[in-house]
Amino acid sequence: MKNLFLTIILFASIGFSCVNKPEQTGKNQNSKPNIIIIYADDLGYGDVSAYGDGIIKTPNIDKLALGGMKFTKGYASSSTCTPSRYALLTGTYPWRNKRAHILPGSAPLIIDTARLTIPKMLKEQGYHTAVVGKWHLGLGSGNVDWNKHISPGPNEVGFDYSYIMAATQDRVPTVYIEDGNVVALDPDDPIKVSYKHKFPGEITGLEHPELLKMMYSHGHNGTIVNGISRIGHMIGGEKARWIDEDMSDRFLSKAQEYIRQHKNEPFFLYYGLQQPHVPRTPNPRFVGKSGLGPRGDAIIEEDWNVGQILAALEEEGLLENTLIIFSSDNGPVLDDGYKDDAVKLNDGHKPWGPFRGGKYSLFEAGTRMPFITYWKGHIKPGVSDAMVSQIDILNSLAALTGSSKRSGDGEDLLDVFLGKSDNGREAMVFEATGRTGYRKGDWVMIPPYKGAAVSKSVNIELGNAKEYQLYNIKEDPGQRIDLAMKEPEKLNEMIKEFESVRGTNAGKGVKELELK
Ligand code: NG6
Ligand code: CA
Repeated sequence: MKNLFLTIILFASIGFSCVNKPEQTGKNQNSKPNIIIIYADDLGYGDVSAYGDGIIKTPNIDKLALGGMKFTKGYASSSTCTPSRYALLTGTYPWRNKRAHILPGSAPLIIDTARLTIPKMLKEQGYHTAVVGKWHLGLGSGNVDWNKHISPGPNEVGFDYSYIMAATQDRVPTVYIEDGNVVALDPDDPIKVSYKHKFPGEITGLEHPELLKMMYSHGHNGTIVNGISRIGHMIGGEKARWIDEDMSDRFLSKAQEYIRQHKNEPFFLYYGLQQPHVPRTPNPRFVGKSGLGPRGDAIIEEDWNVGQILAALEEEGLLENTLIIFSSDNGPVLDDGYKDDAVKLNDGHKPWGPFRGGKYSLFEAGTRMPFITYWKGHIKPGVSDAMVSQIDILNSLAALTGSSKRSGDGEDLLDVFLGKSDNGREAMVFEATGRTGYRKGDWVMIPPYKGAAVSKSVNIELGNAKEYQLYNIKEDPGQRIDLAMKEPEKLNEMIKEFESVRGTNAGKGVKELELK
């Protein structure tokens, strides 16, 4: 029986590749297109002006949205960073990996080096591959010595080149790491990092708030670096420490350099922008530009970066040979731990668009993302209401580049991403700080979860309730009308399908939101 099944699969896949071959050859006639994934951090659906009635203007991201395919139902896999990034790179649901939750800066690498990833797949297809920017998927195999070569990391899961921050801008170590080595490290001033204890002589925000240029509101009272206290403890590496206000330019110049150096071969660049994640520290050039304080200014800076990447591609004559995918890792948050006036100055802006919730939430704004594919001369500008997820990117890029590899839970939605079809995915499981729910067509089901309905620290509705919730997001994008009682058949169908993917225990016993 098993053999018969395998034979059928084998024939089916041979048939599949035969059918696809002529088209693929046509598509890649000249050479394989370069691929750039631009991945924002905590940028909401409504933060991009092409998407909503927000009041921040993002002309460069809009250029991608209006000149490419703008997806209105594009999703991250999770409403926090690490799980979404894991899912993006591996094409696998993050809840399949127990370690895929918000990681401390000292966490070991959570991607199995044997696992298929986007860069690994593309490398096999002749691509040079790089990551520049935020990583947050762990480094090393535990107890990293930051003063030696750090491995495994991005270079061991498929990236030929890496220039990264280990975790987040608000977590130590606050240094850049290039191909596994801390940049500008002075061997006489070794770095030590701990998420458990403070080091003798270390200056923390908890003890010295008077030294801070930006005060914390919750958490973030560890080591002070550049006048901002962080999560975790670090000593040493004084010369290697980043200056937050320069970070955006640093990553941009590395990304542009990479594009220029590799313009003569197919390349894949995963550009992980750090904005508008906290601490929001736009370069002085952007301060005051949005009128909404540092969060708005950081988005203006981020948008400018996107424009600079487009400019570099244009200058090198690569725009028509480069597929750009733009999205964000999770929904928006205003106060995420620093007193930067994001709440006070938001002034009518709607980072969450028409949706409910935000970062950390099971509600729609947690995972509904700006999601754009842009390829000059190849993707006809348009708007697509097809449902697409970031976990579909791996398999779709495999189809684009002629790879036979397919991974995990993703679908091949190449034609959808290229604007040739509206046939997106039917359903998906979504995740939020260890909890999961199910989305199918216009319907969303959220199982019962313990825990606060609204997070006190970030003031976001988390989606927790005692009973199952059911929403029709087409009729009710703001998820205000719970139809669980009115539509018991639909609810049961959703629960059944959800449990068939996720397991029967999915709604129970999952831990409450912890903001560590
Ligand atoms: C939380 C942090 C938050 C942010 C988040 C990760 C506290 C109180 N909150 O634990 O500031 O760093 O983790 O964000 O420490 S993410 O976008 O990388 O998932
Ligand atoms: Ca994030």
